[in-house]
Amino acid sequence: MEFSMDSFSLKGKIALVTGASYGIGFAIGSSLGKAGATIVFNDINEEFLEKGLAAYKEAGIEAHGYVSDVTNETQIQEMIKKIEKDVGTIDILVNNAGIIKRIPMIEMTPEEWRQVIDIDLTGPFIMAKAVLPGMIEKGHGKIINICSLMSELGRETVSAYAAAKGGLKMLTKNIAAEYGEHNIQCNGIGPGYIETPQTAPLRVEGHPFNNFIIDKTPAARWGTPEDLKGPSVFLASDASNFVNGHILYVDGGILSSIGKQP
Ligand code: NAP
Ligand code: GCO
Repeated sequence: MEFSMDSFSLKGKIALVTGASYGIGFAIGSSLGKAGATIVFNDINEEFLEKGLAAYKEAGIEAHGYVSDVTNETQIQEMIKKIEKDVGTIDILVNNAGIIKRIPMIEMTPEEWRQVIDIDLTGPFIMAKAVLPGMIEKGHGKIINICSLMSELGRETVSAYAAAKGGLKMLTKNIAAEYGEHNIQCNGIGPGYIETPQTAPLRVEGHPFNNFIIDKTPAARWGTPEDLKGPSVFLASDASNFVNGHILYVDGGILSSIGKQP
C-alpha cells in the first residue's frame, strides 16, 4: 500500500478494546474511534459498561458494549459470535483489560498470583485466539497488547504483574511470528506511569512514589491516557503494516534513563 496520510485512517474498521469503559482502554477506544473505527468494548461490570457507553456517545463515537470476563473462554467465544452478527468481523483487537496487586511476593497467595496472571496474560491469549480465525479469513488484522514497563523491569510488590506483563511481551512476539504470514501484525504498547484509577494509590499527595516517578522520568511528569492515543492509532493502522512483534514504550523516556543525580 502506497503511503499517504490516509494510511493512518481506520475508516471502515471494527476495533475491539477490552476493559475500555474508562482509563487507558477508553482513551485508546476513543482515539481509534476518532480515526474512523467502529468501537466495540467489554467490561466485567454492567454498571461501568453503561457509563462507558454514555461516555463514547458523548464523545461522538459509535460504540457497542458487552459484559464479559476476558478469562472466561466460553463467554469470550460467545461475545465474538455476537459481535460478528451485530457489528461485523473484528479488524483490530486491543488487549487492554488488566489488574495489578501490589503485595510483597512472600505474602502473596497462589490464588492472588493466579488472578493477576489469569487476567493480564491468559486473558489476552483467550482474546487473541478468539479473533485470529476471523482475521486470517479476512486476510488482515491488528493485535495490540497493552504491556508495561514491568515487561522489562521489576520492582517491589508487583511480582505477579511483572511476570504477566513479561509474558505478554513474549506472547506478542509469538503471535507476530506465528501469524505474520496472514498479514496480521501483533505489537505491544508499553505505557510508562500513567494517571488512571490503577495508579491513583501511588499518586496521593505526598506519596514518595509520586515524586520518585517524576524524578525518574526524563519528561519529568506522569503520563496521561492522552499520551497513548497517537501510538495506538499508528499501530492499529496501515501505517504500521511492516511493524510486527514490537513493543512501543510510551513512557516519557523512563526506560532510557538511570535517573538524574540527586
Ligand atoms: P484500570 O483503570 O484499572 O482499568 C482496567 C480495566 O480493565 C477496567 O475497565 C476493568 O473493568 C477492566 N477489567 C479488569 N479485569 C477484567 C476482566 N477480567 N475482564 C474484562 N475487563 C476487565 O487500568 P488502567 O490503568 O486503565 O490500565 C489499563 C491497562 O494498561 C492494563 O492492562 C494495565 O496493566 C496497563 N498499564 C497501565 C499503566 C498505568 O500506569 N496506568 C501503565 C502500563 C500499563 P472493571 O472496572 O469493571 O474492573
Ligand atoms: C506500579 C504501577 C506500574 C504501572 C505500569 C508501569 O505499581 O508499579 O502500577 O506497574 O501500572 O505497569 O508501566
